[in-house]
Amino acid sequence: AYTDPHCDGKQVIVHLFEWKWPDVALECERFLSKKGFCGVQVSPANEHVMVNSPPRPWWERYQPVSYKLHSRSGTEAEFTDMVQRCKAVGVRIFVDVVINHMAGLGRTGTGTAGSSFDSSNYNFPGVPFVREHFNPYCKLNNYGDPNQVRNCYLVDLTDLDQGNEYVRNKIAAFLNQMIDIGVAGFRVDAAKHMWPKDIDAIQQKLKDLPEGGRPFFYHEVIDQSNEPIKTSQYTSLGYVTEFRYCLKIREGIQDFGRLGQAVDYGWGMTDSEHAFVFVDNHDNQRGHGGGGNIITHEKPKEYKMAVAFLLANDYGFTRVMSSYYFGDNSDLGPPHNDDYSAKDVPINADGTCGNGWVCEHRWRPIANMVAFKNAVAGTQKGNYYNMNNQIAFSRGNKGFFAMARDSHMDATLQTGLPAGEYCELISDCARKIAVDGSGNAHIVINNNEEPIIAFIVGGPS
Ligand code: AAO
Repeated sequence: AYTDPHCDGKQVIVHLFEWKWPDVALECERFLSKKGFCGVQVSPANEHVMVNSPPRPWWERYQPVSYKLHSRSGTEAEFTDMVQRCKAVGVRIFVDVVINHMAGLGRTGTGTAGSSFDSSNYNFPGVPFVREHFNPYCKLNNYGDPNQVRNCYLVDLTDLDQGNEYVRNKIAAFLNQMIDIGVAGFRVDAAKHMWPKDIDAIQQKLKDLPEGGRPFFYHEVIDQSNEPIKTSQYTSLGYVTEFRYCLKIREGIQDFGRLGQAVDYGWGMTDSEHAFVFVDNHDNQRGHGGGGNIITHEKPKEYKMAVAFLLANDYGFTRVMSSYYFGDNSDLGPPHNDDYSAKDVPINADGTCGNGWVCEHRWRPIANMVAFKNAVAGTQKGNYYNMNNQIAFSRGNKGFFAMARDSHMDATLQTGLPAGEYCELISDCARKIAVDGSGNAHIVINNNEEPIIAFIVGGPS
């Protein structure tokens, strides 16, 4: 249950981090629907604090003030318009929901929808929540103690008591309102900091989607195998983030010989049917959440290879990151106008984005691998080839993928595919690959910047 993303079998979502709702709607219509994306993870949609020091950081959206759908990304009307326009072109919206806590201790003022709040007195009249709805204060400083992780205050954020029936009802009403609007599912922020049984109780209060079926869920649980809280404790509730895969992919991209072991069940990694996977996320790309040691857009060649592998491999449900440039300022909010509203995302003539938005999801190898991931769904890897930092593999009789790290590739390989001439996806069909009657193809990679080849049965021609 909770593992159907409701997008006709499509397999990839993109996190349009900090985009405004009108821009997301446009991107669904002009790009994501055409490239086969299942959906978009959007930043938290509800009312949040406005932090002045540092000036309007991205992380202010992780400090809720109420469940009114009015955030830095736009108003409720804009949110509704986005959800409906994306859905109309077959692209679903998945909302990042912050339900573990409200604003940080000591913060007071007015939120993005105009509600007043006073965290020190546990007063959030926009919901309303008062003191009895929160756990008593204790500092979370020992991840080795599951009781602390669930009941104490993550970085001094006022910790809601999800064991309280009134709290459960308020959270469920918030999610149900978005289900009514047409949202297909949720990323649960800080799920690790809530008891699985409390999340379960909240989920049971949720409606089916208007078109039928349970909402899609993926839970943010950081498990690096070194703490008592395990991803497996959350798999009955939907997909669970698999942060170990970020590290394994980075290791593999630096040494292709290790890509074959990128999924290591001996490490306790989540089963494929519940692993929610990505190369980087909005935290670890900027050193938050433990961060570090992962591949990001700052190394474009490695990043393209990493995401291509993510989308070629037969592991987990996949999310592609789409960022804005932040240099060495890990607090920096989205590109903004003088009044700190987020800037539009303009599309250049060559399809890239302007105004400081990276738009990795539009980088050709990344965007074009979405069709590959969709086409090979349900198949396993075969014909695995691994030599001299070159790898290749088939996905059943549906697709073939090859990548060369630092030397050119020139090999005749078994593809597992029916004979024919295939359009190579990464080059937008500029290259054709011939597969002979016994399934072999001559695979040549001589492109230094994008050393990747992929083709599928039923692809473009
Ligand atoms: C801000 C300020 C704070 C202030 C607070 C309240 O920065 O100074 O106290 O406001 O006023 C984001 C930002 C925070 C920000 C917050 C609220 O990242 O800086 O605080 O918004 O505005 C843990 C959680 C995980 C969480 C992650 C950041 O388990 O849920 O921290 N991620 C989500 C969001 C994130 C957001 C929140 C939650 C809060 O994605 O954007 O915060 O809504 C260990 C644990 C992890 C833990 C990390 C980091 O992992 O296993 O569970 O994540 O530490 O504390 C090695 C390390 C190990 C580390 C591991 C991770 O193994 O040894 O320590 O790597 O890979």
